[in-house]
Amino acid sequence: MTVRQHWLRADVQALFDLPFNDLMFQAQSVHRQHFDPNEVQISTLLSIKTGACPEDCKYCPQSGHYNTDLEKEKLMKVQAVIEQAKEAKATGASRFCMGAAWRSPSKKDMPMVLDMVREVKALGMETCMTLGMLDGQQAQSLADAGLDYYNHNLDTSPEFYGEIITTRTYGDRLETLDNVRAAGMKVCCGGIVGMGEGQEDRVGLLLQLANMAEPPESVPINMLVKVEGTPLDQIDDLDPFEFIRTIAVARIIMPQSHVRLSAGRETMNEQMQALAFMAGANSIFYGEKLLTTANPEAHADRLLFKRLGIRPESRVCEGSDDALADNVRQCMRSAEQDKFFYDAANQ
Ligand code: SAM
Ligand code: DTB
Ligand code: SF4
Repeated sequence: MTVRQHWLRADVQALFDLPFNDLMFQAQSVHRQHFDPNEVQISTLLSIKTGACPEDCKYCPQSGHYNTDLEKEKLMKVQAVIEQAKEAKATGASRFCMGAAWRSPSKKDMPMVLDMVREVKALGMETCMTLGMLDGQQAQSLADAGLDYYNHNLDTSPEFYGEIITTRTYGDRLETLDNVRAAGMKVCCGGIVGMGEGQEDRVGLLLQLANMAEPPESVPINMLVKVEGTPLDQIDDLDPFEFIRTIAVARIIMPQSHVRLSAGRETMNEQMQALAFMAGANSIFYGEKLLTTANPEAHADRLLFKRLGIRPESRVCEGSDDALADNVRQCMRSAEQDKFFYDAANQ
């Protein structure tokens, strides 16, 4: 068994301080030790309940505290969610992520949410949800329904956190993450950059993630999407190279995690996205919409993949013997997925 490194602030800061090319070389070298450098995992997002959230996250268009011109929507019907999942699968996504603008799921909503997990899973897709805070029981019921991943972000460093959210604490977030782990689900946890934080806060966020007892399997690095009406609407842009550095450092200190080039791709050109992949990002959200804001057109992503020689990552193909039959089927499915990507890109 390999002993995992406990990262010190000074070591992580030293990575940020490297000349850009040295950092990129190190990140790409680490990436190649653990992943196929030409594969990227693709997930599609759906907002299953939109807006009117009681939390005050300053970046979020869905917070009820700000006036953002957003169409609010109640919890979607299970059947409507399944239709969207089928479409996502047909266009080549291997994971379906469902997000709700809640502080935490209510007792009344849980049965519907559990049905969504079971039905999306039955389509042969990986499932992910982000529903806010979970207690131990809620986490266990989601895990029992077959939820593969739970997304709950730390968002930023413990020091900067209070500038962004006042209605729940950093400790609350860590508690939810513990509940998700204890229930046996995979953890998707990352943050947002470009919120006016300092580099020390980006270091602080990555330190928190990398030094978890088990680092998250999936680490979304979101570039703030500035939405009119939110308090961060007018914040200065982050230097694009600092964003790439953040991805590269995440890759180096969490070598086994998928690092997701998450929100913000809509305003990035193709060269910037290619740099992010070179820095070790190996996961994206795919499809025209994130939760409420725009994402690049699916067709544009397929063309980008083709031009860069990137393939969508297949679902887990290895595994224990008793899962083998299932896994063979998954691999076949992903060959179809590959074909779809390349045929569509040629049109
Ligand atoms: N309400 C749940 C929660 O906060 O846990 C789930 C949905 S919430 C929208 C999921 C994540 O999206 C947030 O934690 C945040 O990191 C990210 N996010 C929200 N608005 C964003 C924005 N404008 N730009 C970038 N990321 C954003
Ligand atoms: C994550 O880290 N980013 C996604 C997902 N997890 C749920 C959400 C991004 C949301 C961007 C703003 C919006 O579309 O509402
Ligand atoms: Fe609500 Fe989540 Fe948005 Fe915060 S990030 S306001 S909890 S939807």
